[in-house]
Amino acid sequence: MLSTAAGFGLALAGAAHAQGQLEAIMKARGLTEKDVLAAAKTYVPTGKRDDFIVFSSGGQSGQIMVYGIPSMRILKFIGVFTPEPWQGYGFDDESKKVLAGGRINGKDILFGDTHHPAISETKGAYDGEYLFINDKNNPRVAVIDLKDFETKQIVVNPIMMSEHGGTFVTPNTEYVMEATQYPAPLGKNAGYVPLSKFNEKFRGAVTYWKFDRKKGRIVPEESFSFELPPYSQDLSDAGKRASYGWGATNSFCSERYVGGIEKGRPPFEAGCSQKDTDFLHLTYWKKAVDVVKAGKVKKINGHDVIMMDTSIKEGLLYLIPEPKSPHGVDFSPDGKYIIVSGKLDTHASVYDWAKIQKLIKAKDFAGKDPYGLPILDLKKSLHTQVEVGLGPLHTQYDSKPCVVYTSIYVDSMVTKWDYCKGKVLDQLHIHYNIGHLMTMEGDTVEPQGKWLVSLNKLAIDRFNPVGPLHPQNHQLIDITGDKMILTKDMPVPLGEPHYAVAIRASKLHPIVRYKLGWNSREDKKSEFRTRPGREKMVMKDGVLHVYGTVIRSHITPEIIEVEQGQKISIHLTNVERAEDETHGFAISGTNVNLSIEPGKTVSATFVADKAGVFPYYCTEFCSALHLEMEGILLVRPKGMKAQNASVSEGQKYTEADYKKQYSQNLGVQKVIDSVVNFIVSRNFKDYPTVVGLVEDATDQLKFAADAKKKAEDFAAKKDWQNATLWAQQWFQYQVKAADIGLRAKTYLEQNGAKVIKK
Ligand code: K7E
Ligand code: CUA
Repeated sequence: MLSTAAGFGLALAGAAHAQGQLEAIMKARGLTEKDVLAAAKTYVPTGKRDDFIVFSSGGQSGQIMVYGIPSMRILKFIGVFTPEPWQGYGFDDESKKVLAGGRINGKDILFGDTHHPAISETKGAYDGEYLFINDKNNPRVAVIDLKDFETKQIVVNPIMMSEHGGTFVTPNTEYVMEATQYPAPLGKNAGYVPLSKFNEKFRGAVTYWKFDRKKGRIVPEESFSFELPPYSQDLSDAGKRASYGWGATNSFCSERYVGGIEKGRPPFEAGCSQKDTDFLHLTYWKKAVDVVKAGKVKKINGHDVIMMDTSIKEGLLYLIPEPKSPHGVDFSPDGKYIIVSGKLDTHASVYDWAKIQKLIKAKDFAGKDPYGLPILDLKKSLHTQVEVGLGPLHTQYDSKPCVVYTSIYVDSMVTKWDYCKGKVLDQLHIHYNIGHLMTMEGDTVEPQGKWLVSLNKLAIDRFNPVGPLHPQNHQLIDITGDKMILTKDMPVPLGEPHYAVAIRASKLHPIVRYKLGWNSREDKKSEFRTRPGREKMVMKDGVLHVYGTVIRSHITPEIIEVEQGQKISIHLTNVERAEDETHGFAISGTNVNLSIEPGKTVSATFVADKAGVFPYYCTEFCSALHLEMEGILLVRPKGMKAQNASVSEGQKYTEADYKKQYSQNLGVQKVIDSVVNFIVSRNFKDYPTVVGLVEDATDQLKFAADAKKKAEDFAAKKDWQNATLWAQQWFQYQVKAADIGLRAKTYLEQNGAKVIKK
């Protein structure tokens, strides 16, 4: 009793003390109550995790950035179109092959202008399996597997020279949309066409890339495109629910202006914004699939294209005017509305899908465009138009019905409005010049609300200055209440992230290790996988294949000797089973740099064209003896004979050294035994993390027993040199086993493991 009362009093005093401290800190740092509230809403304590995971375009960095919400902590940059050394991406043979898939006319293109990531969907909801992103410049689409967050495939668009309206997936990820930006003659090798032929020969297109869910890859042979007029197509979105089977792509510069400022003509920006409206293109992909099957296509560069004449005949392609230089096009979660914003207009236009379908069915058209495409009447297609601010761009949906958020570029603002009733609800200033914006799962059939991220183009004065090139600024906004509340700024230091998507973290199920000997880029066992003890060097077709392993704390082999000019292919398997035990591998002066995650097999092929001594080592600080995770590549000058294999070591060992090490090891064994006893007398099998650690420790103890035997065998032959060295190695394995065992013990203690009877 007494102790309870005393404890209660202490707690009260503690709370009062903490309150005082908080006030003191607020005062010292000049924080308002609003600041502290924002911090409390978004702070994720150490060891805790975020509710949502964001995949953000990395802009011209050609990467994808992964971060958590609400903490805004960056978790990863995924190498996609650009080599990324940490992941060995673009350095190992396996990932070089992925990047080679993105070659254009045989040329390596080692960057991408990424714009719009898309998460794979099932029935219009994110399923967390795959991620896609486009490259506006080149134009290409990449597939990332969310099992390991690695890029698996890059496909090059066979007919476009530039794109923008990708990637957007159809509701079951049947297809991935990619639409052109700047018109050009269709076909990668269409060649030169003078601008005087712009109207006749230049074209836009929208490609529907077929996605094979089982293989996790795009199937180019089963993909097709619609030929579109040479308007500059812009963004796309796939219809859902009510509008399932359709896609929408908008456009600007339907004036078809071709520029020529250097010839005294007005620049593109003037010529491209003359008309009051441009065109929204509706493409009926579901029906188009049958048209393609029936062969009513033209093959361009080996790719099936539905020409405009066919689209008109088959009823696959319609235009609706949209005011003025539109940018975003976003279907509502139920698919009944499409919201389009015009960059040069203050309105957002809400189109009514039922009205659109009625007009199409009745063939009630307002006219035809110069290519004969039917145009629906703007007024007859509209539900409403709402004045949202100057320079509206993109729209995202809330979990609350009818509530949306539109980014307002010129006014640097987010407008919250009701698209059913057509009225503005709230406006919030951001810093500065917002492009896209993103709500949680806000482009799916089930938006999750809660948070909004404003992807701002400019940061200007928000952060400590770092020179003329500023980071971008992502701002986190609380949208749970009636009023939007700005809570946090996050500098983005890698490129211009145009769009981002956020998925509930619980929908992602990444692996922690690969199956042993795995080629992750092809999702299969590597032909070069190697088990511990089976390391070897094999000369085949003039190439020296080194089959090696890495495990704490050694690389096998430790010495590779070749003659100058020898082509070498080093295949390394990380034989760790532990979580987070990645090893690296880099050789001086060769551009060889590998990341070998547990279970993975990767290869580096190169020519040893320079004679000399080239140290190699592990680049991840993986263990206490990480610095000793090293080896030597010796390249003999051409024609020089191999020297005798003996090595001169700095240290000689005696029987006394051996005995000293041996008895020390026996002492360590006692400590290990006590840790093992602790673990096995608890219900450790209820903790998957600990089971993994125990497996790992058991491995290390096996290696230890092995080394002990070798030490004893050499001692029996009175070879004290090798006996002492093996006793030392035995000790190394013990240290690793003890380290892992202690981690497991701490975990059990902290997670309330119970003693079980044995
Ligand atoms: Cu920057 Cu979607 Cu390419 Cu708008 S896009 S901002
Ligand atoms: Cu392996 Cu450091």
